[in-house]
Amino acid sequence: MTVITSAEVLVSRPGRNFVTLRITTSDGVTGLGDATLNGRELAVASYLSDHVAPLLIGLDPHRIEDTWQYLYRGPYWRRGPVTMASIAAVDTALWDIKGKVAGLPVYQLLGGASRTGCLAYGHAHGATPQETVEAAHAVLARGFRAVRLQSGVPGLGDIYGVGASTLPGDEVRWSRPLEEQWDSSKYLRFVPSLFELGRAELGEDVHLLHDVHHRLSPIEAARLAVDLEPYRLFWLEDVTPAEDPAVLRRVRAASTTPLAIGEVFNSVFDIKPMLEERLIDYVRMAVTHGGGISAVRKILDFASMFNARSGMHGPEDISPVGFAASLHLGLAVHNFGIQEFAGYTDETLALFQPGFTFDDGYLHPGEAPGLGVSYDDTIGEAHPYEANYLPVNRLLDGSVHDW
Ligand code: KDG
Ligand code: MG
Repeated sequence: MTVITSAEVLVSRPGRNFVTLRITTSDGVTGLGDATLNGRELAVASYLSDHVAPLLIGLDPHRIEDTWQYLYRGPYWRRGPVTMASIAAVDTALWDIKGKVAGLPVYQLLGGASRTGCLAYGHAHGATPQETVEAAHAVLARGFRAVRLQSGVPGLGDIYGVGASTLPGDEVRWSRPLEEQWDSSKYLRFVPSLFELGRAELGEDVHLLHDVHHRLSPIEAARLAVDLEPYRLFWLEDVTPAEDPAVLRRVRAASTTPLAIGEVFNSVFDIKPMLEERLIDYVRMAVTHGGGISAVRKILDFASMFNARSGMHGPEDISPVGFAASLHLGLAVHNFGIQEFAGYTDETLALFQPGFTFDDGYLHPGEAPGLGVSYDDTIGEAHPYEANYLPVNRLLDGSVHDW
């Protein structure tokens, strides 16, 4: 019988930290999984190498569902981002192996393609709305049909989506978190002007998106959703902190602006009440943080019963392995909505050599067996881990706010 013979945890930093799991079988087949948890990378690396890898040796690599249940139910301590990113990496690596053994891309194992490509959205940001719209023109010129607009707010410095923390390609390295400033009233007064300009300059056909990054109170979120209605957003993301589903009732009742939530969720139980009450339109959970291909597949099937679609998280800090896994799943499920595509640096692409393609606004995972991603050990070893934190956010009076 074929068994798992090794499970290696590879931590590398081609511009930013990534945690990759490589599982090898007694037949010499390898599979990759992504376990990157931005700012807490070594916690997942330890969970995997100290607690999970020893359990995998000798298991049948083809028993994906049984291995998932063993790792979820077995340790008694369920859920949480560290546990679920670890399980996700194992699950993804086993799907990669199954695809390679079958000689089929993973999306074929998931039922085959439901579409010819996955609609993607890119990021446009600038210090001012004018700069953001110029950046959006450049994004659209690359073929995107959907773009997220984030702009600096007068009176605030670097904020989410426009600061040094999130510029793709920037070297991000802090031994303590960078501190950003926040003021919801300045932001709320300002954001409609960004979308007024964006809609006027970019036209009616382009899909416009915006990420609030968990910063508003329920009543503030409701007001923003109403104020943005004239600009017909594709979605408004993470309007309030994600822990409390009940607050979304107020936003939902006030407005028809579509809502997306869930990039920080790691279990179906986080999103279940929002789906059952039809409070959201898009599920942001991605394979890397949602427990793997097996788990997110079930979550999206559940979401389909409540008219919700996928809108999987695709920032620079999900590695090309996790991104490819989301693409295979997105191509296969019927209720795919849109895929975030922040893009990767050349160093990251050299390390992982992903086979996915982007053409005319749509992503495709490619036809290589498995996930279609590889890992170059020499490049990985040349880019060792360095400590890095996400920023934190303080209000103007110095108190800590949500980031
Ligand atoms: O690690 C955190 C980032 O992935 C997150 O801040 C990006 O909100 C994000 C998004 O929508 O891409
Ligand atoms: Mg987000």
